Amino acid sequence: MGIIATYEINRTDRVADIAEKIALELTVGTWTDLPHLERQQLQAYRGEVVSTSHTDATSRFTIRYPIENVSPDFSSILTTTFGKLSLDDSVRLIDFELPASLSADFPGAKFGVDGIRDQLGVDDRPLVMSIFKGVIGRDLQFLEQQLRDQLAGGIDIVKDDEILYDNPLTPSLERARIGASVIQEHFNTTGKRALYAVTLSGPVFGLRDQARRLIEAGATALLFNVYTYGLDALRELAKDPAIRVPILAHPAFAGALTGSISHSLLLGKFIRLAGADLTLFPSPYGSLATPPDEAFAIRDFSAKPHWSKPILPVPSAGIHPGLVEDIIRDFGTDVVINAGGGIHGHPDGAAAGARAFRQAIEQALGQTGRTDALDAALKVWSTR
Ligand code: 1AE
Repeated sequence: MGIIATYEINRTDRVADIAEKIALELTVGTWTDLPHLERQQLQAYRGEVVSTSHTDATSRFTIRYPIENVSPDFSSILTTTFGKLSLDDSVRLIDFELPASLSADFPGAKFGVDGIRDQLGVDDRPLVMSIFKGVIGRDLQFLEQQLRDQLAGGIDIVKDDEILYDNPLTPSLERARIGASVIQEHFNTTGKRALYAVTLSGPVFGLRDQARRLIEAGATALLFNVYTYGLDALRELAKDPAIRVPILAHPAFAGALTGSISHSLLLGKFIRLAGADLTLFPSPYGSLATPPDEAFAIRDFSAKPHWSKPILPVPSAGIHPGLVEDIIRDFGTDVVINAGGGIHGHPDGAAAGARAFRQAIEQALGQTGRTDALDAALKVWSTR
């Protein structure tokens, strides 16, 4: 079996011919005919059109590419299947399958859903993640207080904002150190475990060393802006045995590619194959919405049986406690509910903001308990 890529094209005529031409050009051919004998010799390396289908306005076609044509990395595989073809505005890449023979090169997440749940000691409800906000221009004391407030409300994972890099006011190694000590203190007093994902940033060739330094300093997870560095950068980090913490994939810059590649492939399948444990993407509800069918395809790709571990979908952006019921209805309980503004904007502060999310989850799961923080949040953000 080779690499299977499925494309959508916004026309319905001559599709079989176009697909044949693409299969040839991206493998053994070129835009003009090669001598017959030469073509025969190259038959084993030729792309093969597997199927074509039509709707009213668009068509789909699937091409199988011989595994011998590529090296085992995203760079060569994406260049073969959608390299120069991506510059054709009428064609989108919408699905993609790798053969199991590449499983050692694309092992996926180290932790996945079960590994993260084990680390946090939470197996029966959605996880809650919050995002530091307003930290740029502030110092480490401010960051530490925000971390304490978020944890006090019952947050499982706190993550840096993706725009907070290594910087003189809040250096990432210091953030990792403070995070480790606050999380340990939180565990000592409450018995509750938590993770803090520090943004991994800096020069591309230094990422591996920087990740190791952050982990030595105490980082319990890493946030990575995958599409500004590239999928192979994530894959190499995730494969490194010394990088023994969960990796959260942030979707920054992915929108620059969604005109040509489906959201579900970019933020679902590619991210899982590249080795992230959590994939963040705009939820189908907010102003930055992912089309619902694409968001649900990300959910399905994240959970699908595969040689790699299932990962956690994180529908994000503009999330507040009034959306928790919708998220659980649409994504189930193996999901991370993630909020920045929806936590820090709570009228009674970030700890109450975090409590409001925990109370909203209890309510959505039919459990009884206090709803004071949730009621206050719903006065500000109710969707019902
Ligand atoms: C799609 C990513 C969402 C994200 O990174 C972020 O910072 C969200 O912030 P809020 O929850 O919209 O304030």
